[in-house]
Amino acid sequence: MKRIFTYFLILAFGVVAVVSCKKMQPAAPADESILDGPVEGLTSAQKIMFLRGDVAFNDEIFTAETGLGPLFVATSCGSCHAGDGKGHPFSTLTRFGQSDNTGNNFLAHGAPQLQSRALPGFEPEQIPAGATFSKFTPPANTGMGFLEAVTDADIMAMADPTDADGDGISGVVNWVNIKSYITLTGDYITNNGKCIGRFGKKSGAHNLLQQTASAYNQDMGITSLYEPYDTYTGQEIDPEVSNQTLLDVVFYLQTLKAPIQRNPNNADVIKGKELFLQADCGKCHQPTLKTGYSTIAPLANKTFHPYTDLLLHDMGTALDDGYTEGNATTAEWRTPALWGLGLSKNSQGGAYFLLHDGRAHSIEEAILLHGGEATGSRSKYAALPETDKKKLLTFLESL
Ligand code: HEC
Ligand code: HEC
Ligand SMILES: [Ca+2]
Ligand SMILES: [Ca+2]
Ligand SMILES: [Ca+2]
Repeated sequence: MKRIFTYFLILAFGVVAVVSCKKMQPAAPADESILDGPVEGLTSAQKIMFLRGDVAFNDEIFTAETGLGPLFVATSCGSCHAGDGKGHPFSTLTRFGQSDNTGNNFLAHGAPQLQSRALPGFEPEQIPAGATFSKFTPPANTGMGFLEAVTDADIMAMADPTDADGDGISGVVNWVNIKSYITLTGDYITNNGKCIGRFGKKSGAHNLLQQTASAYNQDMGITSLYEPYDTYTGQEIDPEVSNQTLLDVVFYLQTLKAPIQRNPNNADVIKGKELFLQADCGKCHQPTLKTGYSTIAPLANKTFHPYTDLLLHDMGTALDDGYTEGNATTAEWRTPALWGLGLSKNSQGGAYFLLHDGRAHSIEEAILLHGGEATGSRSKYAALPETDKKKLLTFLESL
């Protein structure tokens, strides 16, 4: 409540300030060391929606009285996605059982998502004997609106399922079932009624609405108009979060600014980027993408630099947890965006916890754990002289 009030104060003074010094004051410099904050160019109504979403995402802590659980993993979005940055492994999510075309054999045991906490009087879930599982650390939430607005056609154009060009890299799309509430916009592509997944570590979610509704439901036991089923009883119940709040949170995610690169003109950073591209890292971690149509003007037809192709890649046996999602096989992971990488320590307790489960404690360790389709690229990195490795890492830390 207190914070909401503060926001209104800031907003009120902000309006006064804008009105009174519009001509004299240059725009405030964008803060490159923090991840939260909106994209530039929102209308004032959109700014208010962003702030409402920010409050709901960061400050709204659910309790039994407001619908928490009975099974849950955490009590707010922000408790896992602190400062909108990457989360520490203490807020890891676990998914278990096989959930490919042949189905998940552990649905009766609560698969795929493990709700490891429960209200008093209820039993938290446990991973049943014999079930394979994956642990996922919370990813950063920045710049998601840009990734959401990349056209399906652009994503398909980066895929090379049969490795026709013979470079050993064969990114594929994860085709996912979408629920009836998802309104498809723009020039979307479907395949047997399935849509392209682009959010989540295995690209299991089609868009930010699906991701958000399912996070409320699966992570906190909060039902909505879109995901009305209680995770404990399986019964449809009244929404525990309002539709307006849910849409505010989606808007907040869509309009969180993209991370801003630090020291882009430093000589080592420039050389490091060259080495990154020479080692074929950019074939998966695509430096530049563009958005297509968006109802949010600052997101439409923009070029941006996320360092991902949003595709699934087979990353080899070391990263194979035996857990599937949609048509993503056990060793397949969606290329994570590398923007904001150098800032990820800030929300991870001062240390790096990289890769899907946080197992890599440095950027170099993450690179050396690349296998499968990335084997050639990893070898190119490993063969670099130490001074060049350092430059490549300096570049990655600048992102
Ligand atoms: C228990 C910790 C936890 C909570 C609570 C949580 N998240 Fe997440 N979030 C995660 C993890 C872990 C992932 C990765 C999941 C996956 O790969 O499928 C994720 C993924 C996401 C993504 C996709 C990011 C990407 O890179 O594709 C978004 C967006 C997101 N969460 C938003 C939310 C919102 C909104 C809420 C609250 C309604 C929320 N999260 C609550 C842990 C959490
Ligand atoms: C074949 C595609 C591919 C290539 C080539 C590739 N990567 Fe990756 N990269 C991935 C995928 C997929 C992951 C996520 C794996 C996981 O989470 O288990 C990843 C993860 C990472 C991470 C960890 C990011 C995080 O947020 O946890 C870093 C850092 C990274 N890659 C850097 C590089 C560098 C540097 C190169 C070149 C030497 C490279 N990658 C080449 C696909 C690729
Ligand atoms: Ca509930
Ligand atoms: Ca469950
Ligand atoms: Ca290829």
